Amino acid sequence: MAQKKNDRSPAGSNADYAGGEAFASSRGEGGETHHQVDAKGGHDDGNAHLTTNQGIRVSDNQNSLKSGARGPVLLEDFVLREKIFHFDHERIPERIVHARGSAAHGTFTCTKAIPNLTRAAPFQKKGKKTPVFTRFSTVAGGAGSVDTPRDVRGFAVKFYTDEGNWDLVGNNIPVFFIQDAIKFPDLIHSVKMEADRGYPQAASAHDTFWDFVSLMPETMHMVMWAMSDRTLPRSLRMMEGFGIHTFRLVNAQGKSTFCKFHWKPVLGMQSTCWDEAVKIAGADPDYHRRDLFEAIDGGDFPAWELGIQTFDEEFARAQPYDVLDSTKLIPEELCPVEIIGRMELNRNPANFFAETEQVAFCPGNVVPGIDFTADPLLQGRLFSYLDTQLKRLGSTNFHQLPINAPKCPMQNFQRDGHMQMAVPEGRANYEPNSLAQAGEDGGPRECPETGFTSFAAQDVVSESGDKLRVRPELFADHYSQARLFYRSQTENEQAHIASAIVFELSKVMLEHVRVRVVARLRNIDEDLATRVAEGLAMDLPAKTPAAREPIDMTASAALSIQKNAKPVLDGRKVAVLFGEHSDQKDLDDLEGAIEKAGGTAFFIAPKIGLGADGQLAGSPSVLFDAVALVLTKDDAAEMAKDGAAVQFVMDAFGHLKAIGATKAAQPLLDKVGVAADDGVTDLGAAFVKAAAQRFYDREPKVRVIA
Ligand code: HDE
Repeated sequence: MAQKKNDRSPAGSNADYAGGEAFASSRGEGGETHHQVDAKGGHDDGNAHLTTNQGIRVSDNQNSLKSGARGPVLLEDFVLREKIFHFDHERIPERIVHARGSAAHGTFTCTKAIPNLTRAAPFQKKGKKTPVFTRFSTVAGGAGSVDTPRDVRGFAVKFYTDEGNWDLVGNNIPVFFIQDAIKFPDLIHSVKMEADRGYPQAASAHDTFWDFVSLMPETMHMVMWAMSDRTLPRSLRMMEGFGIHTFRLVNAQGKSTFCKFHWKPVLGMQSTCWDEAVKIAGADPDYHRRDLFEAIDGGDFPAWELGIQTFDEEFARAQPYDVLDSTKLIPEELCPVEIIGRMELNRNPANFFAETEQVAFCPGNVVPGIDFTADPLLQGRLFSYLDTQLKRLGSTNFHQLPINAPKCPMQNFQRDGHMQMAVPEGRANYEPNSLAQAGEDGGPRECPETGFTSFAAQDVVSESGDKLRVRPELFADHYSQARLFYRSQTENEQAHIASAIVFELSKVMLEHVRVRVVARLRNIDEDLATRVAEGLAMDLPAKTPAAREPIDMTASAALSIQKNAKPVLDGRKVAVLFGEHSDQKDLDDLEGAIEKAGGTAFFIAPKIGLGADGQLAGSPSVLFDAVALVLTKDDAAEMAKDGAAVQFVMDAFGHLKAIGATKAAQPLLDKVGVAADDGVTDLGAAFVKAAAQRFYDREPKVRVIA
């Protein structure tokens, strides 16, 4: 019988913790006090003494103080009151957006010094290391929502530089829905749960979101991205990140260069299929969080390269779009991304709340050498984030929390406030002062040479003029880049976009909204509009007149996931389904081959006690990148009768994954209707190679796509 060597015994160490008498009330009968000793695992096990917040040792953490064993609890029980008081206040407001997130510590290493472009500390020397803390998030759902909705992902990096904290607070999509911060509350209200009914959670497929976007043509470019597979990442480790806005790099001579920031995942980009993402949400709501945590825990550190697109005023002026418009990108083919560093995430947070929850990002946190532009979305953000931290963290001293505190010296004359942790000494809490002349500590002084100075912007992107509520002329082009994005995709990716729009609009109950969206799509691409209309079984509506006629831009291969896929097994997980009779050597050989190729094998059997990592019913194939069926004839016959096994294979096939199988597993494949293709192999080298990719050619055979 197969006993896959899996020594991981079920977590049991704490099983007896509360066992038996530990929680029984002490009746004061002779000899019964042993329960206290059991509950703590013994007094002399080297653990520190449990105390109250005032440092008073607690003698009994199991029973509240009562007047007699069956009598009322006493108000004077300060141990109980303090414990419950603190518990009652454990929650803080969750983020209004990006509430659900996962984060890790890491290191940024400069791989190409760019002092010619910026004086920012992390980029002065090749090899220079800067600690970072990076938080990934979904946008729409609450903190307890699932990891895999169709949603944009936040990609926020806090660099603890030698000259202060720099927060690069971006997303996994290089453009945004809106151009002006004044529309942000409307956008977010529309996508979140509908105001009267409180649903849907973490989903854009509903009336109010599509109503809003259909009335705001500036959203159309990002809507294309949102409907693409970019919003269905396989792993947080396998997605790109973008700073979105045009920033400035400023060098020691005060010269400014415009810059857009890019993060490129070393593992390559990979997305799931929509049906797969939906099923993952049920099978493992923590799919991305677990994936990130386990990878780092196992020493498989995810990494990204940091790239910059830099350009000058002349370039900016020559573009058919405005570089201050956050709904526009700059094609990489036109302005190449230059790699200047690498971020590795190598340490999980020690405490989720203290770090991941309390980390406070702020796009306004920049360091000397980095500066803003007048992008109206960025300008709005500079206000918003500081404001939100006060509400969420409750104190102007949130910068003192360990996760937010700079790692370089920090001193000023700000004092007091809620929850002040610092104990500044002396009288110098103002400046200028001359206390030093009296031998006292006069405190810090400003540094005109090395301190942060704002770039004296006097160029094309900072024209100032009359006080007006207007937008620049080129902002009115809402469709050219939506078209650029759509036309830069593979055929299969285009089908995914069309299908996603059909899916979402099919959840929209307001018919006029569906019509308005399709009428706008005609400005992007007639074929797309037709496919969507057909998918909705509606007549193609008249095209909405565009405020500014779209232009055809040269397609950009960099915008496609599939054109940039990296067929590697690194960071990928292969499910190995085995049965009671499977051959141990087959299992060992396969594991060896998968590991050699950089992947991880996860063993699944109908019963966990067979030495599996997971039980079949709880380990559906949606959680893995490829599946191997190491089955004997008897196992295959048995599994062909088991719905979980049938679904396992059906989903793997339907989600375009490689399936490697023993000959004897054929009855199971037949039952599911798995047709032979390049992704269906035996268990040899062909499988290990196939496991590193998805077989998008298979898709038209397994589902109807628009
Ligand atoms: Fe945010 N955004 N945002 N945002 N955003 C927040 O700040 C806001 C925007 C982004 O992991 C909030 O601490 C406004 C663009 C990320 O903690 C809040 C506008 C981009 C995160 C806020 C935008 C982002 C946030 C909520 C329109 C991509 C999570 C809690 C001008 C470049 C950071 C918080 C983390 C979080 C406001 C638009 C990315 C309310 C007003 C564009 C990754 O301050």
